[in-house]
Amino acid sequence: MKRRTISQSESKPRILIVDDQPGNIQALYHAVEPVGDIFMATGGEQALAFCRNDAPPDLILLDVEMPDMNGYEVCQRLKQDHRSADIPVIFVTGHASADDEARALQIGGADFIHKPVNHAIAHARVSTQLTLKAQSDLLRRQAQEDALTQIANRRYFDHALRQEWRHCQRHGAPLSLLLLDVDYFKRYNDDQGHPQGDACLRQVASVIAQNMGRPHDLAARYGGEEFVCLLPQTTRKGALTKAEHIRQQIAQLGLPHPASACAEVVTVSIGAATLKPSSHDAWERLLLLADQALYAAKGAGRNRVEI
Ligand code: GH3
Ligand code: MG
Ligand code: MG
Ligand code: MG
Ligand code: MG
Repeated sequence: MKRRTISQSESKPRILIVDDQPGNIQALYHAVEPVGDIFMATGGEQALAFCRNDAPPDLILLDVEMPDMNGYEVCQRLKQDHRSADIPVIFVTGHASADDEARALQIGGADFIHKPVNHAIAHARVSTQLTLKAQSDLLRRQAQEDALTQIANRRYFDHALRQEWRHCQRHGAPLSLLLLDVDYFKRYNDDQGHPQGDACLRQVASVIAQNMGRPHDLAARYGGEEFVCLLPQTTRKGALTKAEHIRQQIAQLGLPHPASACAEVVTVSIGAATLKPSSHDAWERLLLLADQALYAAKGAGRNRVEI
C-alpha cells in the first residue's frame, strides 16, 4: 500500500486476465467485461510487472499452462510480495485434477473457473471475489485512516515509524519527524464552534498532506489537534525547511482566529527532530525529541518551528 494516500478512488474494479492464448482472453473478456475495467497479460512476467505498478488490479484471472511461467508460480510470487498479496487470484484451467485444485488453493488461490468458460459462472465467481475485495479494502482503509481528516491515523503512523526506523538504520540514513500542534485551538472551538473546528482541522491536515513530496513521506493525525510527519532519508536541514514551509502555508490559509493570542489567524507550532537510527537508539527517542521541540516552540510564543 502506498503510505501517502490511503484512500482509493471509487472507480470501477480493475480485472487482469492472464493467458498465453488470445482466444482464451477473449472468451473471458466477454464474461467479465460488465463488472470491471479489463487489462490483459499474455505471460507470467508481464502479469507480475502489472501488479507492481501504481494501480494494481483488484482481481486476477490466471491461466495455469503458460510457456514462460506456470500459473501456480505466478500466484506464489504474487502472494510473497506485500504489494500484491491481497489481490484475489481465480485460476482458469482446462484440466484440473483434485490435486491441482488443492494445490492452487493451498498457495493462496481464491477460486477456480473451468475451461471452456461458462459466462454465467465466470461472472458470478468474479463478482463474489470483487465484493470480498471491496469489503476488505474498506476495512483496511478504516483501520488506517483518520475519519475526520482522511489522512493516516495514529495506528498507521506507529507502524510506519517502526518500519522506517529499521529501514533508515539498514541504509545509514537520517530519519526526521515533525510534531505539529494547532495554537490556541481550544479557544478556536469556543469562539467558532466545534463544527468549524472540525473544518479547520481538515484544512490544516490537507496542507500538511500536500507537503509530503516523496513516496515514503507520511502525514498522520496524531490525536486531537496534533499532527505528525514522518520524513525518511531527510536531514535536519531538510526537516527544518519542510516544517517552516508547512507553518507558513497554514498561516497563509488565513483562517480567522481572533481569539488566538499569537496571531489573527489559525497557526501551528512545530517541533522537529532528526536522528540517524542505530541499534543503540530507540525510535521512541525521535518522538520524545520532537515533543520537547514542540514544547519549546509553544513556550517561545507559538506559530514557530523549533528543533
Ligand atoms: P496550545 O496552543 O497550547 O496548543 O493550546 P490549545 O488550546 O490548542 O491546546 P489544548 O490541548 O488545551 O486544546 C486542544 C483542543 O483541541 C481541545 C479540544 O476540544 C480540541 N480538539 C481536539 N480534537 C478535536 C476535534 O476532533 N475537533 C474539534 N473541533 N476540536 C478538537
Ligand atoms: Mg495457457
Ligand atoms: Mg495539543
Ligand atoms: Mg495541549
Ligand atoms: Mg494546541
